Amino acid sequence: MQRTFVAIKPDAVQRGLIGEIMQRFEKKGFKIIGLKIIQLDRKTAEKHYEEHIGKPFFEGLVKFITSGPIVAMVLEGINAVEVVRKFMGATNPANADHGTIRADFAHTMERNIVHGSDSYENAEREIAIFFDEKELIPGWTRDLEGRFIQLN
Ligand code: IDP
Ligand code: MG
Repeated sequence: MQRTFVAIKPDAVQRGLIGEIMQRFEKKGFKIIGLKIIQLDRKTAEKHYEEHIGKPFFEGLVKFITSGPIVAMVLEGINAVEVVRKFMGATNPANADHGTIRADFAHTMERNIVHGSDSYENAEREIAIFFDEKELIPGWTRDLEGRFIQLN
């Protein structure tokens, strides 16, 4: 079992897509083990996106991600980091696979609906930015796992 950090970005919140996006993750079988709605300040946004500091799109990215509320989530599942990334689709929605969240709801890189950690290390780093460990409920089970998946 692995956990990853997902954020529903301000564009999706503005467009009323919170429920639809959360439902997709739920239906895929992920467990939501942490959840909050939050508006980022600049400092937190810079920390979250620190790997992109200095890139040409960085200022626009920070302005956008701080522009309104986001929904921050920790999802738990088998191989969650990789599966969530595939499920979201490519960074540029124009190249995202059919049926992915970004392909279905976006067409530009600057407004691509959703964030998901790109590695186990970044998932842990990002979770720590947004959540105290005591705010998380790890390890609860969903019926589909208990019945159909052999857990080690
Ligand atoms: P990711 O969100 O798929 O992990 P990253 O490369 O980590 O993609 O970039 C973070 C976010 O910054 C992207 O989701 C996208 O919104 C934005 N971004 C990345 N590259 C560009 C670019 O070349 N132009 C404009 N925005 C970009
Ligand atoms: Mg990234």
